[in-house]
Amino acid sequence: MRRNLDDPSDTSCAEGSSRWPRIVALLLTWLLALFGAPVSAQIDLRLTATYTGLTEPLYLTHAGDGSGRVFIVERKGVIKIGRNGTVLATPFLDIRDRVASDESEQGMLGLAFDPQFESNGRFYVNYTGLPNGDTRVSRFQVSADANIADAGSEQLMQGIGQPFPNHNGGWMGFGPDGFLYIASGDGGSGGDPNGNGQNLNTLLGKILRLDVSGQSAVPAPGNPFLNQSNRQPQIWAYGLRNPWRMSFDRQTGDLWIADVGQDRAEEINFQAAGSSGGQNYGWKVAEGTCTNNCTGLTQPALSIPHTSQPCDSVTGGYVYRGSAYPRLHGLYIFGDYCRGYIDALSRSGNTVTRQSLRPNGSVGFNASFGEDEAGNLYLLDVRGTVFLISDGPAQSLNTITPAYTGTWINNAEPGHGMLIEILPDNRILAWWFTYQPNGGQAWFGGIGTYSGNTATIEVIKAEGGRFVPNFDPASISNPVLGTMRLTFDSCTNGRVEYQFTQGYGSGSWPINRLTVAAGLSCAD
Ligand SMILES: [Ca+2]
Repeated sequence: MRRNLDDPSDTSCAEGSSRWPRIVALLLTWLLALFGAPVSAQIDLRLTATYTGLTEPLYLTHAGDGSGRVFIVERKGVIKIGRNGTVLATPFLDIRDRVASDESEQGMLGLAFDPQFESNGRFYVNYTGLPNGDTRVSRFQVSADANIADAGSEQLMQGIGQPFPNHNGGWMGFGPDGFLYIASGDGGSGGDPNGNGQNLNTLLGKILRLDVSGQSAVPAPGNPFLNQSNRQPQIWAYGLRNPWRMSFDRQTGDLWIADVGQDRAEEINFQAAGSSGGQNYGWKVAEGTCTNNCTGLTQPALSIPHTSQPCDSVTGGYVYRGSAYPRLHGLYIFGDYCRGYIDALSRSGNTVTRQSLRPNGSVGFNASFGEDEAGNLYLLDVRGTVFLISDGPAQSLNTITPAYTGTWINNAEPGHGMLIEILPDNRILAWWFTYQPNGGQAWFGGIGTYSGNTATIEVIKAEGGRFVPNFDPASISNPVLGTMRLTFDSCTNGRVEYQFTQGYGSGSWPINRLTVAAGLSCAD
């Protein structure tokens, strides 16, 4: 899933071979955030790994049946059930035998449970199908076992031909009106070569709205282009490039539409509840805020201009309507797959205000957000983890002891971490291993002291060392780079805060336990 930065049509993101520059870019992002961000009423989300060991999780939703289950979509064609922090061993559905997933944007992309699921057992899946990658919106039926669906019950409700393997959209959800809304991409390649976004005679680059209450799907009553020649009756809205996640605000019924951009801007679009449809969201007449020949276009609520590195790929989220975290209530929480941020929009009239919800570190690979029946929100990291999103109030910190000795990494950015050795005499040694902008390794380390719940370390950056036979002790210098502060809120989670000179700036990042030193045990 490596992005070619020279190809603006490719919005997939870097992984693997380009991790090093990515990490450095994230570090720089933190530094910029530090100097540029306001600090008032700052929310710093807490992410708790809740479901792990998944294979490319792309979506999470619930069945609306009071069961407390979440359903996690894996890209290659599997739906797994999560409950109380455990992923059930037997998948709910496995249709890998019919899902095209060779290309990174292909796969099982969407899932929606029928509003009457409890009584009719129906749910809907959106996937790119074998052999040619065309989109299939299919109905399935649960089996006599509520935790297993009948893979043989598939009924195709709506097909969409796909000229290219990318930009398949895929989100689906039922609106407050009971109709099924489907996000459809422009068909792919780059620059919408067939002009699908503005072509009302194709289902590509659209939001579709279907009535699936009967045996087969029909265009929903009230759709804006019903009974018009050369216009497809399933269309609800148009002018979209690759709507990667939409959602209805469960309280207001407003529809939020995130649209991945090409080379100019990412978009968050807003459609008020009660809309009669027919909006033209612009692509490819405009990308981001339209500034010229804009008649008839609906402007995005937020346009996020692209920056140069590493790439941009917006991931739409949800308006938080859960009860557990009052500060998040009413915020539209979204992110970016490439940049790893989690931000929020608050809306007042036609004005939205953006704020960072993750000022102390990015997450990375934010493939999707999900919402459970109680209104809890989740972040899906495509590398295999579903995180519960919670407001991060001030945490109580643990008293530091030698038991915190070990290897610590940032789970979200495993390319760098910290070796920590804590001695019984209130001394601490720590080495932070990371990368330089040119990809070379960098080690920052030092010795310090700890007292109570805080360790403070004077950090040096060793320079001039060489392997024998060229080793020369006189060439080694250890300039002081600044200070680093370590705290731990559990035996497995901590935080690094640093203030460096020499252009390295200041920042903060979470650390997660990788190893425990032999003979030591830590208890919260
Ligand atoms: Ca647009």
